[in-house]
Amino acid sequence: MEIKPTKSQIDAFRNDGAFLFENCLTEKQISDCYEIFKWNMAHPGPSNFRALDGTKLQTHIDNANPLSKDKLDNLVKTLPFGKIFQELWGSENVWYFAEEIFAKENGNSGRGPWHQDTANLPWAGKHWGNAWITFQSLPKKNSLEIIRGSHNGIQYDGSSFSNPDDPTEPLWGDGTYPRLPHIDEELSKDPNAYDVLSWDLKPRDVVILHPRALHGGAPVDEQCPTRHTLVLRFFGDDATFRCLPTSNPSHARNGFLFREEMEKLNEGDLFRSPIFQKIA
Ligand SMILES: O=C(O)CCC(=O)C(=O)O
Repeated sequence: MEIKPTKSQIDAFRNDGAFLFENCLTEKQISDCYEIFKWNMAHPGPSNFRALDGTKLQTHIDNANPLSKDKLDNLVKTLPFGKIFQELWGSENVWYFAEEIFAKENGNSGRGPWHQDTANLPWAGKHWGNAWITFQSLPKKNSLEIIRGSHNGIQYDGSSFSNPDDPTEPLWGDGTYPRLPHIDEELSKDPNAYDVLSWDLKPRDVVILHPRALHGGAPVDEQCPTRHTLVLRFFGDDATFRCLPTSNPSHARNGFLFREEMEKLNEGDLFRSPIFQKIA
């Protein structure tokens, strides 16, 4: 059976920037994804992010691991995201960008900083999408949170992801983008300060979000001690390259992933490179 989004899911993606795709993957697809997730955790790549080690936000994060690229390129061909993103974006073509993994364990890792992926990746255009795949059932309080409609709003500075006491500590800090608001602090004073989307999840469900949408949260605690998440990122016809600021040497202009390939692109160029596999 071909899996594709309904009209209301397409509207939700375009208007809200995210929706829950229930029963998106089969048992086999989920188990194939989990195999690669576990392999990836056991074989960290050069972008394995360690700044949160030993802190209250302890999380194993790894991004676009070249060691598992072949495995992931093969895996995504067996998943339904080509058709799904074609329909969500109205794009003829869909390319696979790369994965990111997040592992929170032992029931004691707090809320991940709110951020937009487009603060640290050199992306512009509407045709971008993340599939957030989690291998444990998650109650809403431990699930990813997204600010409704924020993919069409302000582009904020990124979070450094390195200061557990200040999730708004900027990635760039040079004034190119406004500093992130302290969303958790504002929500603790007024639960209606932001329109927050999140859902109870079972394995096989996938949260589909636009990477420019503000997202964060998803802590683990005693009742929900483990969260293993595989994020797969995709782009389509209108995706373009956007030069990032240069104030942070580790991310200057090209971002921190696929730097050599990004070096070949100029502001506004279609986001294309032979390194990214076309899946639809
Ligand atoms: O799972 C998380 O903790 C964060 C997810 C995320 O940042 C993403 O999907 O881009």
